[in-house]
Amino acid sequence: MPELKESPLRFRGYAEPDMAQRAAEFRELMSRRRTVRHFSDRPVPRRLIEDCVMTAASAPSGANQQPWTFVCISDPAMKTRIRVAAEEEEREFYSGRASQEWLDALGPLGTDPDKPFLETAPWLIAIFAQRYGLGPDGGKIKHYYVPESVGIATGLLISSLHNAGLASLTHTPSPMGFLNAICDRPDREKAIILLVAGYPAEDAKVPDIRRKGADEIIVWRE
Ligand code: IYR
Repeated sequence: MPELKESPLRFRGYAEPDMAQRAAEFRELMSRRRTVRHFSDRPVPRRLIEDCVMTAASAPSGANQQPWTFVCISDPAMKTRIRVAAEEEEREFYSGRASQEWLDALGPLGTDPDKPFLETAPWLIAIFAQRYGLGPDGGKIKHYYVPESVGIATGLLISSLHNAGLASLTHTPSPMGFLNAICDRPDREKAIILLVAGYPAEDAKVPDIRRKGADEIIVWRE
């Protein structure tokens, strides 16, 4: 067994009234997060995106393998290539690949195959899951709980962007293989989500949806 190396936990505790206030305030902040489909072309500094992505990368991961790659794209030519490829897949999806049941479920969201936001929004973040890693000698390193790890990191990224005052959209054109080619990522990486990030358009509207209440999603056993 290798020797276990430990360091101090940089835990910060709060008085209980402060904890209650912090929890309530964070809940309120996050309750305002909405998936946005109408973006402004107003630029967003790269530093802001980097901070949010590095927060995402603080996520727990299986055996701390950190099995993710974030390709952050503001290059207009690359965004155009992504839009063209995504819309090609989406046209197939909406005109036959998706079941009627699936299309009916999407009805209230008003989505369609046109994805202008892929060019309008200042940043696209292609999130790749690494099926396995590579050691210094080029050997395969097994990764564990990859979808769970990348899912948690993506949640942190969406929360960080919202906290910074940016809107996002979890876009999932399917299949997403074209992103490997455009982003120049190896086959051992699988695109999971194309996150669109930026400011909402001034007139942005969102579907009138409701979130489930505590009594619908929490089961208490006290
Ligand atoms: N990928 C398609 C369809 C789509 C699927 C689900 I599930 C959504 O929640 C939203 C859209 C699209 O992006 O339009």
